[in-house]
Order: sequence, then C-alpha cells, then structure tokens
Amino acid sequence: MMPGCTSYISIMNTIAFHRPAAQRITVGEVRALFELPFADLMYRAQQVHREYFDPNQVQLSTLLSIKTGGCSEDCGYCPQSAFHSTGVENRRMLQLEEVVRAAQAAKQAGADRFCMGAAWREPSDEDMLSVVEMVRAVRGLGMETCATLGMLNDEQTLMLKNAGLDYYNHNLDTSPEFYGHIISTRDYQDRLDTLERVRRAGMHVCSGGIVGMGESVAERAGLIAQLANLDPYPESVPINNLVKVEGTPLADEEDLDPLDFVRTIAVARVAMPKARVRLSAGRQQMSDEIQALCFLAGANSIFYGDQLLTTGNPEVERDRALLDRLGMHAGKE
Ligand code: SAM
Ligand code: DTB
Ligand code: SF4
Repeated sequence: MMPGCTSYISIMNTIAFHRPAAQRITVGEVRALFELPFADLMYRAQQVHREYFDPNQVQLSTLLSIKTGGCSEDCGYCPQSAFHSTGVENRRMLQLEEVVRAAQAAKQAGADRFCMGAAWREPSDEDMLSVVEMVRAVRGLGMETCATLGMLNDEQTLMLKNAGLDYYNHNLDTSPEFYGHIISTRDYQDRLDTLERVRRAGMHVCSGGIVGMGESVAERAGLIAQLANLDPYPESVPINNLVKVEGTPLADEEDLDPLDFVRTIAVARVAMPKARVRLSAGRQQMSDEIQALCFLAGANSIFYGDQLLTTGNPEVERDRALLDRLGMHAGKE
C-alpha cells in the first residue's frame, strides 16, 4: 500500500487516534506541558497543528437549543439546571420545522455542522422519536449533524446512529478529582459509559470540558489527560471558558487568566494532535487578540452564530471580520 492512497491514509488516521497503553499520557506529563514557558508551548502546539491541519482553516458549527431549561441535573456552571434560579425559562421541545429553519439559516451563513442541544439528564423514549426526525431532516440538508442530549442507553445510541448522526457531544467537563465539586447528580463513570456507547456505535465522539471553574492546573491537566487517554481520543474537543451566569453557584468565580485559557488550548492540541480543538463557550467575553492566540495555539473550530444555548456568542459579522483579519477561512477537510 502506498503512502497517499486512501486506504493508507485511513489506516494511518486510525493508528494516530489510538494511543496504545504504553503511550498513555500521564497527568504529570500534561502538567509539564502547562508549565512550559508560553513561547515554547505555543511553538510545540503549532508544530503539531501544522503536521495534521491547515493552520488557516477553521470549522464552523452552529448550536441550537432544541429543549431549554428545567434540567434535573445540578451542574454548578449551568444556567439550565432546575437547581439554580437564573431566569432561564423552561421551554417545550422545538417543532421539527423550527429546527429545519434554523439549520437552513446556519447553512446559509456558512456553518457545515449543526449541533442540537437539550437540557436533559437523558432523553425519554418519546423525546428520541422527535430527535431522530430532526437528525434526519438536518442531514437531508447536507450538513453534518451533532447532538448533545445527556446520557444515552444502548438503544438510544443506535437510534441516533441509524438516523445518521455524525457526532455526539458529551463533555467530561473537568478532571475526576474536581468533578464532585461541580456536579453531584451523576458521576464521572456515567459520562465515560455514554462516550463508550457512542464510540461502539460508530459515531464520532465530541467531548471536552470547561476551564475557569476554580480548578487547579493539576486538575486542568487531569481533564486533558482523561480525554487524551480515551481510546481512541475524541475527534472533536470543545474547550469552554466558564460563562458566569447570575444565579449559578459559579457566578462569582474568579476570572481565569486569558493566557491560561490559551495554554489549555495549546495543551489539548499537543495531547490530541488529530482532534478538532474547538474554541467554545466564552468567546463573546474574549478579545479578538486572545482568540487569535487560541488559533495560533491550535484551535481550529468554533461555534458560529449569535447564540450558544442560552447565552450569547459573537455576532456572525464579528466572526467574519476576525477570520478576514487573520486571513483564515472556513472549512473542514
Ligand atoms: N444536558 C446535556 C449534557 O449536559 O450532557 C447537553 C447540554 S449541556 C448544556 C452541554 C455542555 O455545555 C456541558 O457539558 C458544559 O460543558 C457546557 N456548558 C454549560 N453551561 C456552561 C457555561 N455556563 N459555561 C461554559 N460551558 C457550559
Ligand atoms: C460545548 O462543549 N459547549 C456548548 C456545546 N458543547 C453544547 C454549550 C455551551 C453552553 C454555554 C452556556 C449556555 O449558552 O447555556
Ligand atoms: Fe442539565 Fe446539561 Fe445543564 Fe447539566 S449541563 S444542568 S445536564 S443541561
């Protein structure tokens, strides 16, 4: 088999995503990356990034909240948890036509992936029937599909796969050690089990976390090590900067040094060379210059559209202007 032919490339891709047990990255090794001088870390991240990706290309995903608020989980960061009074209204699930209209608009604006999010601990059987229709319809528009619906059982995972779902987003959120400070209503292993089901069903895994929740550098390193040691590691890794929402337990958390956010992106890039690292929540509060550093650090995907789930995201015009200023273009190949 010749280097360059399709099957050679696909075998090499498979090998690269797997990290044999002997090559597991330790929390200490990830921490050592965090502690490199900024310039050295950025240099390493850029070397790795350029090995596998066009550094001027960014993939655009648009989010839509298909079911908002009233969630039975107690995630300390989340404005949609029924445990917190944040003023987010509980809304019924969107109708199929509303979802299709939003996906058409996202495609028109230039997004190639449409991600449907629901404020559920897990979907009910009835919910699944509607979601499956939505996935089919969005796929029918020629967009990549992603969903984030909470925990899944085997049957639900298969239903999504059969409907043509490309990616399932389910975040580890933080390290196993820090997790209990943030969420008490489900445990870390539940999350790993859902990711394992998604992987076994043959869908792409999208999993990342949140920084700026008061975790230590070691705990931040613990999150990246967990993600990187998934076998294979996720194809898509969203790194969220905590959006502090009034009424949530984390509303008064101290701001993360923006350069530590950039470092987290760079470390994720080095630890997971072939993953799409997504510069996710928190961009609205970030300067263009910090976002530019995130792209230099190896971020190559963003949420694109004026809204995340319940909070804001930079306006499409601001993003277009930023990508223009940086000579970057949208794409996913
Ligand atoms: N309910 C499903 C679940 O938790 O798996 C799906 C939706 S949930 C809102 C998806 C992810 O959004 C969470 O795992 C978390 O990483 C992120 N998120 C939620 N609130 C956030 C906030 N205030 N700041 C940053 N990220 C947040
Ligand atoms: C992810 O990692 N970040 C997105 C998406 N996956 C679903 C969600 C961010 C939510 C930010 C808070 C909100 O808008 O409610
Ligand atoms: Fe519910 Fe997801 Fe928010 Fe947790 S992050 S409260 S599971 S919507």
